[in-house]
Amino acid sequence: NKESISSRGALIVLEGLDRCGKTSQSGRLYKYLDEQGHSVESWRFPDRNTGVGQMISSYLANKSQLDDHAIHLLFSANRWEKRSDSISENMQSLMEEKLKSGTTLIVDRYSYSGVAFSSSKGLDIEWCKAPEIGLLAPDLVVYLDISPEKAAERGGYGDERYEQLEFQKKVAGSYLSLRDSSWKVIDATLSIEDVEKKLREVVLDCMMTCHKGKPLSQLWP
Ligand code: 2DT
Repeated sequence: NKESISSRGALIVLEGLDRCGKTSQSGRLYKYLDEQGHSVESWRFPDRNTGVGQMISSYLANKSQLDDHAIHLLFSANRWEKRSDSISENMQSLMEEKLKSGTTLIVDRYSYSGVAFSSSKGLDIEWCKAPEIGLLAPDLVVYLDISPEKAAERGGYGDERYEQLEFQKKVAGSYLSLRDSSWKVIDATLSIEDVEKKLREVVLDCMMTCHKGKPLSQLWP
């Protein structure tokens, strides 16, 4: 019918500290929506597959050093290169085109990670936000809430830069200052199944709103 032709997908972003369960919850949510017959894709930032993404990956693995401002801009560029591109031949693979063609995107980390992590190093928060202006604004940001101490108890911090308790504490504080009324906060210390259930509820609700015609908007609202 007409409505389903014109309806768009939702841009859903999951944020939270390392070890909060973002990646496994994205996977579960993707599987659920896919099985329900929705057109859905699972994305993540940084996207390490692009040229810019490889520079980021090498930085995170401590294989290269970069000025804090420079790496911040690379993370942002990595989002810009996936936003939309009217001259690219594969424009169908980019964010705006996907959403407009009805695909819902579940995105593991986005601009909020960018601002939270860089401002935790002491960079000015407004400076950090500036390069994100004009990127697509998520329809929903879900913050999986866990204290840095609890997250650390889960163990399994890897060897990458930032995966240290003291730094994660700063990041938690930065996230707190970014939260606004459009964020849904889910207690990430609940069981995997309970988090999953709450996540499904807020996501299905958001998808319905987008389906009914909520326009796409841009950062920062
Ligand atoms: P993963 O472990 O989720 O791959 O993240 N980061 C991420 C930033 O500093 N800025 C950003 O814009 C993004 C998206 C968070 C790798 C690390 O990169 C950090 C953790």
